[in-house]
Formats: sequence, structure tokens, C-alpha cells
Amino acid sequence: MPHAPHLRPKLLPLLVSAALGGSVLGGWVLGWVGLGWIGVGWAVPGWSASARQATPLRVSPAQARPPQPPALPLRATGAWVVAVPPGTGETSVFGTLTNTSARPVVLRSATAPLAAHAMLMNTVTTGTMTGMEAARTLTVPARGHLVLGDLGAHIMLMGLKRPLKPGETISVTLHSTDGRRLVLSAAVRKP
Ligand SMILES: [Cu+2]
Repeated sequence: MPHAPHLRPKLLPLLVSAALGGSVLGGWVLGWVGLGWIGVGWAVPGWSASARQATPLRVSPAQARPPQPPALPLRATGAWVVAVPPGTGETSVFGTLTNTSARPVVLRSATAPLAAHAMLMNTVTTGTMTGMEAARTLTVPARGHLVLGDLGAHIMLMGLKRPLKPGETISVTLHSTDGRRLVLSAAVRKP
């Protein structure tokens, strides 16, 4: 991030202004430093650590980003997206989710950059009729798996922002009820 390095030149004037106490020059320097803080400094995480340390502060792009939610203990295998004809705005995501932890993982939503929204769904058969309905949650059992398929639970992407090309890989993120997430890559292919 470009912000943090700007702070360091201002640390010295701050010390100078403290040494000058209430003098006019001290007040002027303090005012300038203060404005600098408002303009640049306050929002930078870890800036006060840089004030205490003599070594130059380096902030990598990863550190400068806001904290990411913790990852889910899930592994996705064979994730794929149904290639649909151009003009079709929705499609399904299939695959297998394996829970590597000793507690069930309860998914509450999905998102995908290429879709306006995504839904968790179940396939429901009543008599001879088979249909889909939105699922409030989908659970991956502890040390077990959940198969996402066209005859069971699956994820639907709606409002596709562009046609998906067979062979490309798209990103889908699953979100659990406790705020963790899994970002999976799904290959687009014809059924
Ligand atoms: Cu569906």
C-alpha cells in the first residue's frame, strides 16, 4: 500500500514538535502533522507499530487488504458448471464437498462474481413430479460429504453477466452460517 510509507517522514516532525513544546513553530509542525494524520494516517492498520519500530515498515498488498473471513474446512472435488446456451441466464454448479473437520458445516449462501445472485437448492420429488426448491441451508456432515448434483442439492447461478465458455473456470464462493467461506473453482462444461 502506498499509504504507510508516507507516515514515516512525519514521525520525525512529530518528535521535533514535541521537543519544541508550545512554541509557534512547534504548533505549526504539530498542526501539519495532525493534518497529515487526518489525510493519510488514521486508517492505516499497524501505523502505530511503525512508530515504535526503527525498521522500515513494509506493508504487502495482502496485509493492506481488509481481513478475510476464515476459510471453511471443506474440499471441493470435481466442481463443474453446466454450459448453457447463450441467452440463458442461469445455470447449476455440481461437485462434491468434503468436510475435513469433526463438526458439520452449514452453508447458508453462495456468491459468484459472474452471477447477479446464487441460490442453494434442493431437488424435491413429490409423487411423479420432480422439481427444485430453494434451500435455506445445505449441510456438509462432519467428516463426510455433500454431493451437489442435478438430482439432489445443488447451487444455481442466476443473472449470468456474460455467456460462460466451455473449458473456462469460474469462481464460486460458499458462505457458512458462522461467516466462514470456501472459494471454489468450477470448470464450465457441457452436460
Ligand atoms: Cu436449481
